Amino acid sequence: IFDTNKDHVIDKEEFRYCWQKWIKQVVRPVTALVIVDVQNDFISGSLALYNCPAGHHGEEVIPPINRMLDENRFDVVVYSLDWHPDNHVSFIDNVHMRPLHSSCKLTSEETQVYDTVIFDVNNDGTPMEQKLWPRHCVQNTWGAELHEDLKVAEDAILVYKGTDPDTDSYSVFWDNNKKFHTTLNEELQKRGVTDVFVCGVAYDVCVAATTKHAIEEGYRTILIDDGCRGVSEEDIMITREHITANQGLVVHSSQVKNLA
Ligand code: VGL
Ligand code: ZN
Repeated sequence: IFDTNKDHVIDKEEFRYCWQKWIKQVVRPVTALVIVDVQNDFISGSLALYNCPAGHHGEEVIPPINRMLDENRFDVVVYSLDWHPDNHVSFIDNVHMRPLHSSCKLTSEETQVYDTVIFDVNNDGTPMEQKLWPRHCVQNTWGAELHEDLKVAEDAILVYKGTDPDTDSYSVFWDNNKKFHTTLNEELQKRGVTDVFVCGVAYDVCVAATTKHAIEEGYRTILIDDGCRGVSEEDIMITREHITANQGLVVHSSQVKNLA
């Protein structure tokens, strides 16, 4: 078996020896749970899941996440925090701070929350699309704190994103222009992580972007469906489809068992 040129055929005993002595170690998964942006502003603060008319309650992600932390020994646990400076480019009340690009159809006076504008980056003609949000997750404020009911695992890794005033970052791996990466990939590589489990908020925004990049970085990627809440049912469905079409898995938290 397993030999195309037939010079050496591995027999059953030899295969069993290899499997027991080393293949098991080689393929042993090293797991990381990445908990995305479970912060006050997305749960009960200024963005409370974007005032979702469908009534998606962000706090519902907490029991399944806490249960997974209690019942499983993930090798690594990561908490990401949307962590914006006061003058961040994504805040609608800062829209006057930067020049808009000539191709932008809106003037800064006309903009409303959730509009997408085009800024003229550095005032040199480089366009940058940006969706405008209410002020949220300002560094060192209550809105940026992790929700108080969320368990914080020992030795957890904290990843702060969206810290540059001129750059937004939905994914925990990369900023929205894919110019700067966070510390996440390096931290996972250092620990030999093979499998990345993703949960948190918002399902169709930061969780979606993080999961996409986890797959692109080559991790076996598993999204915990009931550990996520989002905004648009349609976008949540598109997120699920994207993941499963790209060799990722979408599972219920009860299916995550007996790790390590
Ligand atoms: C997020 C909008 C703006 C999120 C962050 O965590 O989903 N959404 N910043
Ligand atoms: Zn943000």
